[in-house]
Amino acid sequence: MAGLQTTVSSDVKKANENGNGLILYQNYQSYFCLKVVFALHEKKLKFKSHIVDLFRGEQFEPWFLKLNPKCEVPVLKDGVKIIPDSRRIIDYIEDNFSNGDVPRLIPEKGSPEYQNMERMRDLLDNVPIQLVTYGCIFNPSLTGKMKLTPQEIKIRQGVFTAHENILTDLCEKNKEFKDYYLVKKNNLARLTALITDENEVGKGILDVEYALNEVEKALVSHEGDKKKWWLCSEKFTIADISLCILLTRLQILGLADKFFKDSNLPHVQDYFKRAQQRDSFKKTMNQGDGIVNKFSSLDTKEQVFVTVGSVAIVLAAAGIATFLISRNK
Ligand SMILES: N[C@@H](CCC(=O)N[C@@H](CS)C(=O)NCC(=O)O)C(=O)O
Repeated sequence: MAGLQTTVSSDVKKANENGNGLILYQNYQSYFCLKVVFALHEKKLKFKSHIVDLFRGEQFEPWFLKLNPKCEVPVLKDGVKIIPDSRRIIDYIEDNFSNGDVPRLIPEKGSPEYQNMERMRDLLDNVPIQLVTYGCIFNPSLTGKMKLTPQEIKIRQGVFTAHENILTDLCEKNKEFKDYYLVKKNNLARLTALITDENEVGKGILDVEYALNEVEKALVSHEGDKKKWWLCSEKFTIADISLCILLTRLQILGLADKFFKDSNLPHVQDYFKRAQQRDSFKKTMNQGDGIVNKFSSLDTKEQVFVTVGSVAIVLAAAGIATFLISRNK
């Protein structure tokens, strides 16, 4: 646990030095938080990070529930304003921080690029990413080689039961929030049923495939002076952010190998190589000293399990020794 706290506090300290009023309640491994972080970096906006430990269920604690009754990150705090939900946050920063040198991420309203961007954003944001993420973790046969260690996979599989127990406990302790916790418990049960059903996960993966094929078609259509275009325009837009974060997740899950096999979707592949060179992409993936792809907060959990395991072994050994000594007396 100490390792995690060191990482978080040094990161928050670094962010504090930036001295901007924006505070982002986030988690480095969260899909939706990554989108917001990416947008903030694209717009070159300074912000402070407050890390919420999702694996330990910090999102259910009353202080966070008061920020977002849905118990989800990201949440942005701008002075007294609290804005939950990645889509709302990105729209908020676009509406409120697009003056002077701050790049715009939305093309001019009413332009064909704007319409395309809206369509692509909707398509990409509606991909059932939770189902696909946990679906692959619970049904590894549906995907390729995951960029997660077997221990990381095990911990992620265990998180559902852990959260169920935390929520049961919190319902007792904080009766005033009981209704919110019951909604969370129901959602958890519904998601558990879906992710353990191979058919449902297969359908989710098909949705992703459909979206990527649409992206490929859009990229193929960029000919002539549009050759250097991003997904919907000459400029990098919100739809590009959604696409890059989706492609990064597919890589971690081993699904990129499946979709890009035999040079499938060549334009998507070239697009992603180019997008990964962006400064903002690198900054997003390197936040917290690059733990986004390493899932290193899980390592600290493993350490806890290892410590608990070692303590149990020491206690058991001590018990056996005491028994043997007393028997020999
Ligand atoms: N629609 C929300 C979804 C946010 C969301 O699902 N966040 C996840 C992390 S990626 C979360 O906080 N999960 C914790 C939980 O539900 O217990 C958004 O776009 O921000």
